[in-house]
Amino acid sequence: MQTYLVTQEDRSAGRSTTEIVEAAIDGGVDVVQLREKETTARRRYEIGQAVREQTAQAGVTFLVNDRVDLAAAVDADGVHLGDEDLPVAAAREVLGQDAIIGRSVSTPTAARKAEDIGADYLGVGAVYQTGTKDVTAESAEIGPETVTAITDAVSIPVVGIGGIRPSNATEVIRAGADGVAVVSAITTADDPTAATRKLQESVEKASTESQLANEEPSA
Ligand code: TZP
Ligand code: MG
Repeated sequence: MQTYLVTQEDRSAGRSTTEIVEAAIDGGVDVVQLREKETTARRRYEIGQAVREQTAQAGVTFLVNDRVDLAAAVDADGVHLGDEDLPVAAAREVLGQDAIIGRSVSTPTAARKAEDIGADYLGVGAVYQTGTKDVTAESAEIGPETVTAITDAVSIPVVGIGGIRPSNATEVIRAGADGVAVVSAITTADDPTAATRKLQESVEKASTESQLANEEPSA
């Protein structure tokens, strides 16, 4: 779950989501989440079917934002839920025990609760300022310090989101996140393959550094 693309066709500089997904897969993306909030359920379903095929062929995890029904209809690997979506248990009931269920949180208390009720991973943000989503005052620019407070509070994987690019991705991983999720760093890039690769490199570099720093010095 290191490099995670969240799709948004209306922020993809005139390119289709399937073009962006293809490019991100070429760049080594680990997870694709279908967002596409600005379009109809029918269109999301159509894009979702295409992305399901692309990700299945590439062995990339495919999740759907908000909608459990859509996740089931396109046979996604799981769903990413926010405060206004179905509860985790209801989603699990529909999608089954093996489904990957993610939950958005921005505080350690909410993180602990999401873990307790069975979320498989957490999306934490907005870490930095973002123009992609309207965020509440409570969840605006929570910063790497809150990422650390959240990763310290839970044992499930944590993915940072919001205003993340290759240049600050290292900071998010050093703060304790397992991965980074982005919309515009990939969707608006001139070369989304290169952008994905750069993000992946930043994440890998910071993960390796963190692992080395955590290793016990040999006697
Ligand atoms: N959730 C919290 S911030 C955000 C979402 C979906 C938007 C992330 O977009 P960007 O362009 O990577 O800042
Ligand atoms: Mg949502």
